[in-house]
Amino acid sequence: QEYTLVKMKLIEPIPPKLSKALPKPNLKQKIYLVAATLRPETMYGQTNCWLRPDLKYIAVISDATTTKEEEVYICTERAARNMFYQGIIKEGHIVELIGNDLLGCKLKVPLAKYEFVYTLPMLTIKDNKGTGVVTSVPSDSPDDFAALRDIKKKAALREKYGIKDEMVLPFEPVPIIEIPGFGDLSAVTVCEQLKIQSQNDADKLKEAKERVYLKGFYEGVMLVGSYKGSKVCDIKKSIQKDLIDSGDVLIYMEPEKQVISRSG
Ligand code: ZZB
Repeated sequence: QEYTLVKMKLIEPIPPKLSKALPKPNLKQKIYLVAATLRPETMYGQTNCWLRPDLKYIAVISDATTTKEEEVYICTERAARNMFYQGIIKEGHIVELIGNDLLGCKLKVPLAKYEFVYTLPMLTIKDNKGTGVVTSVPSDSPDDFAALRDIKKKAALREKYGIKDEMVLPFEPVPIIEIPGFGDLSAVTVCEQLKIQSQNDADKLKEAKERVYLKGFYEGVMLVGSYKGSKVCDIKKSIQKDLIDSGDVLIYMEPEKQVISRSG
């Protein structure tokens, strides 16, 4: 499985636990949360980054022979092991954190309409897939739309995780791809169709993704960016290549999912 690894740059203030662990002070300007995505063409619509509050993350140092400069990447230990085998990072880590330590951080992310976005809690992030860091595109990802709506609706949820209103309330789904039959905010449309109530509506969210996924790939048309007017399937690779060339993303591979049991 090939993912695009999006470098979401941490803007100061850096959480103290992380800041203290940096082996060189100049690394402070080169810390990235790395999100694994299958949809590089949706990066125009990023509104936030999701982290799971109870999940363990580590900070690792990149291998400058691959990434040009030494940088700090934050992801799960499992993802770091894969990245090490691929020559992206050096062995070992500089500090262990949990998602909670990193919530409410300010980020600069590639291609997004919003100048800065923030790290917010999502409770349904899986620890056995990707990097445990998930970039949020509520216009096109039903999971992201449902989770963003949850945290916008519930002040108590924001309070619990120390999230300020201004990190959430100004951020709206951004129209970036038109899908025939679903309009320019396909995730919003499909969540309404299926009457999805929250990020915990797992079965309905699975159905929602199935409804928009293939159609979005083959029939979706870009509404923004350098490939405006083109079909997603024709330009997905080009967007990925442009992002690789600008140093904003890396390619990250995962071994095929281990099949433990088959239920159908
Ligand atoms: C941006 C994006 C935009 C995504 C979209 C999806 C969609 P899959 O197919 O099951 O492999 N993701 C990545 N890691 C995790 C994780 N550990 N736990 C939960 N979600 C995760 O799913 C890959 C997608 O799931 C990734 O691509 C990421 O969200 C999320 F418009 O990145 B995506 C219809 C989906 N649309």
